[in-house]
Amino acid sequence: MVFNAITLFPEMFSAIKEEGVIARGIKKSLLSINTWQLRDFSGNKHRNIDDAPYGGGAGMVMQVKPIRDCINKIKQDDPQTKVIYLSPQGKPLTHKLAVELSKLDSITLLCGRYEGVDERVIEHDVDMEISIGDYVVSGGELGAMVVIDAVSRQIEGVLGNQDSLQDSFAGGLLDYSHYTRPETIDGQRVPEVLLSGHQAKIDTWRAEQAEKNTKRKRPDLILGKV
Ligand code: 4GO
Repeated sequence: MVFNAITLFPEMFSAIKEEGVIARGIKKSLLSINTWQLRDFSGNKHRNIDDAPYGGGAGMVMQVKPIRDCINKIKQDDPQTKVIYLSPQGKPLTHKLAVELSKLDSITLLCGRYEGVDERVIEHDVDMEISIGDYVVSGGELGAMVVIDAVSRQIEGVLGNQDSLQDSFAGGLLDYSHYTRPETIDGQRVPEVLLSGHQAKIDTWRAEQAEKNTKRKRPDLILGKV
């Protein structure tokens, strides 16, 4: 899987490129992350890529031409790439959507700044808008990294012995509770069943825990809301 990120802050992506599960996936050649500095497509010596909004109002808007030129450059070598814009107006990112996206060969994540991009980019150049939740952040980069991480975990071989099939949401429920050594700390004991060595009982207990956790913390997942 190839991820392209179009951004004014390519250095931000070093956070996931250099550490953890994504870094291992890159080393194993299961995925790559290419960053594209939008200012390289400005076409002016000041490297400006934004301008004031028509109709007035606060902030600046990212212009069509640099973004379109950058996307077209990416598509020269990678014509099939799916272009995604991170936006509060997007389709909510869910486990299901992450699984679907993991089947693609290439994703291009357009990261907005300021007041966002000129609407004509969304109309003409963007295939899908995705939202990471009902709140605003200062740029699309964090959302793009969330998408890259959530999608990469679904690619075969990216997680070593861990398995995304065990993740929260994979079975439609939250995860069960986890415990590690010591058996007792400050009077809090590990549930006895986990020490029993009886795997079938452990599996049953964990399934019950997952259901209980979900009912208590996210009843909407069971009742089919959201
Ligand atoms: C995406 C982008 C929130 C999301 C963003 C989200 N805020 N909920 N901010 O996925 C245009 C300029 C959008 C800043 C960007």
